[in-house]
Order: sequence, then structure tokens, then C-alpha cells
Amino acid sequence: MKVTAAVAWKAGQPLSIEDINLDGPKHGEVLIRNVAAGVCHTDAFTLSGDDPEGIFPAVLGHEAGAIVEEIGPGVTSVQVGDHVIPLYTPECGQCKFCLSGKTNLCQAIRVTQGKGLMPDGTSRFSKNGQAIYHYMGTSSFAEYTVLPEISLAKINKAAPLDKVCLLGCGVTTGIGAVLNTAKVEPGSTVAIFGLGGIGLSAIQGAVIANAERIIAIDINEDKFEFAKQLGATDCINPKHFDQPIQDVLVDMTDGGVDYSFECIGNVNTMRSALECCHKGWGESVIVGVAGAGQEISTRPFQLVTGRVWRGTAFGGVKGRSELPDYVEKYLRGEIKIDEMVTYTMPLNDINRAFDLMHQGKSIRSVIIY
Ligand code: NAD
Ligand code: AHE
Ligand code: ZN
Ligand code: ZN
Repeated sequence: MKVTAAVAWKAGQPLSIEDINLDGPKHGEVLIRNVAAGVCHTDAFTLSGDDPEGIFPAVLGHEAGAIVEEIGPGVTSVQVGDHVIPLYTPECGQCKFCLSGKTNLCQAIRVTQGKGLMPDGTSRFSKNGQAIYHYMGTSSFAEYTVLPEISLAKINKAAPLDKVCLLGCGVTTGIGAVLNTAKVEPGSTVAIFGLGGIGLSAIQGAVIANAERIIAIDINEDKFEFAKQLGATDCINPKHFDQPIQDVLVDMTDGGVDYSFECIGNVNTMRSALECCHKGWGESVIVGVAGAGQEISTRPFQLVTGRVWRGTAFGGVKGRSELPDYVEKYLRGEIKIDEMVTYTMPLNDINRAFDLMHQGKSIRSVIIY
């Protein structure tokens, strides 16, 4: 079938809206109609050319709400008309990783997914005979797309897809980083670096965890009002201090925070986030994604003296078994999503969504198909 998609032909170039070919679902695959898709900083990261796994031409996007249109042979867990959230971290339930009970990083299709291909090693997208690659196994910036069955979380049809699409990445990642990865305890002091969709969701997670002090850090002070509305107790701009921000935070917190979250993707702030942690027990979680060739560093003494460095993907959430409950929590008013949608726009305007993100003017732009 012909579908309208935003094609990333080359790194660093705006997306191009065009009609491309989409082949139907093969064995174990599902055709979905995207209803809405959020634009995450990771899409911009890959488009910039900084992603070592970035492949072009590709259809980007990984934060969608969708409806099942057609199922391929052998598909049993979803049917036509089901509402789904595409998963860039699938859940096969059978691989070593799924069976470990220790991680959400299902590896059943990770190799082909990283090459922009479906599990059988081919792409469903093409134009004039040229293959166009999938992205993160989701390619949500297209009206329709094909995904493996294991990459779909079936959700409550009562949930508005133009809001719960953000559970496909940003909101879940931030909340999950706090609740699953760090397991923040009540009464904790928490520092959150970066107040985009991820960091603001980490604030929500810290509130749910009953953290006592939530320190929000950003160089864009326009983010502070919303951070406070969500529950940040302190908002600070590192540019206002002569000392390194980690020293400021250690002074503010009688020796350092219990937990910190880096939600920017900058190796310097990753170091600050580790070093603002309390000696003996403070834990820092890297959520931000850094570009090709970049490395983190600190004095090993920081770890010898009890600080812990961790990372998280999709907030440690197992998509098929755990994401539907995030949707229920949203429906019960326990997770805020509506407030995170700063702009909505049609696919034709998607480059504006990237501009607004780079200008620091949006938390999330949502493409409505
Ligand atoms: P965003 O662009 O919306 O927000 C980033 C925020 O960081 C902005 O408010 C910006 O002003 C702030 N910032 C930039 N430089 C800063 C600095 N030096 N000091 C303080 N603040 C600074 O991005 P987002 O969509 O929230 O994503 C954040 C990061 O998380 C990105 O790196 C993204 O790729 C990554 N991410 C990771 C996962 C995961 O599973 N690990 C999931 C989603 C996003
Ligand atoms: N491809 C990059 C890394 C990108 C990355 O870390 N992606 C996160 C999700 S970001 C969502 O906005 C993730 O899930 N990583 C685990 C995985 O298996 O990709 C690189 O550096 O190569
Ligand atoms: Zn994302
Ligand atoms: Zn698995």
C-alpha cells in the first residue's frame, strides 16, 4: 500500500513528507495505523547523525498510539481494532533476557532492529525500488507501519491515543527510571538534570515515590514553572553559579543527594549527576543518550566511596506486561500526560516539532494523523 511518511533521507536534513510503499505484514507481524506520535529528543539525536546506529534513509519515530489494521499469519495476541502502543523494547517472554527477570531489555529481535530491518532481515518500506529503513522497530512517523507482534502492547480502548502515545517513550522512561531502576524510597532527596519530557516525568516518578526533596536542574528557566507544578521543591540553573553544579548540590543537601537522574544526554552533566550523590550510598541513573564516541568519566574514588552509576532504557519497564497498567494509572489520574503535550500538529508540520524542541519551546509535540 502507499502511505504518507516523514522520510529522513540523510543525517542533518529536514524530514521529507512523501508517499512511500509499505508491504503487508509477514509471519508474526502486524500492520498498524498510527493515530498519534510524540517527538522525542532521541529522534532528533538520530537525525543529527550522532547515533552510531543511525541508518538512512529511514522513517523515524518511536512514541506512538495506534490501532491494529491487519494481522499477519501466526499472530495470536492482538486482533484487528485493538489499541496498541508500539514498543522499541519488545517483550518476547522467551529469550534469556526476558526469562532472567532482571531486565526489560528483550534481545529477541535486537540485532535486526538495530539494522533498521524486520526480524526476517528485510524492510517493509521502499520508494522507487529503494529500501527505506525502519527505526527502533517502530517508525512512528508514518500513517501506517508494520511491527512484530512482540513489539505491541495492547491497551485499554478508553485511553486517548493522542495522549497515551507519550507512554511509548518519554513519560514511561522518566517515571520508570525513578520507580524501577533507582527504586527511590520515601523521604529521599533527588536531583533531576534536564527538564524535557523525560526529566519532568522523572519528577512525577519522584512524587509518586514520596521523595521529600526534588531538585530540578536546567539551563532553560522557562521549564521551572511546570517543574514546580509537577512537584519539584527547588529549581536551579547551573549558569547562576561559579562553582561546579555538583558542589552546589552537595552544599544544598548536607553532603549530596540520595538519587540523581541525568535526562539530558551530555557526558559532562552525567559526571555532575554522579558527583552530586551522597558519599556511601548515592545512586545516579543515566537516562540521557550521548553521541557516538563520547565517554563518561569520573575519579574511580567516587565509586570506591560508595556512589553507584546505573543506566536505564525505557525506565526498566517490560512493555507488554507492564505498560498497559501505566495506561490504567493515567486513566485513574495517577499519571499526568495531557500537560506534557505542548503542541499538536499534522505530519506535514513535523519539522516544526523538531525546531520547537531545539528552541526549548516544547515539552512534547504530538503529530496527529
Ligand atoms: P528534551 O530536549 O526535551 O529535554 C532536554 C532538557 O535538557 C532541556 O530542557 C534542556 O534545556 C536541558 N539541558 C540541555 N543541556 C543542559 C545542561 N547542560 N544543563 C542542564 N540542562 C540542560 O529531551 P528529552 O526528550 O526529555 O530527552 C532527554 C534525553 O533522554 C535525551 O538524551 C534522549 O535521547 C534521552 N532518552 C533516553 C531514553 C532511555 O530509555 N534511556 C528514553 C527517552 C529519551
Ligand atoms: N543507538 C544508540 C543508543 C540509543 C539508545 O540508548 N536508545 C535507548 C532508548 S532512547 C529512547 O528515546 C534504548 O532503549 N537503548 C537500549 C537499546 O537496546 O537500544 C547507540 O548509542 O548506539
Ligand atoms: Zn524516546
Ligand atoms: Zn525477550
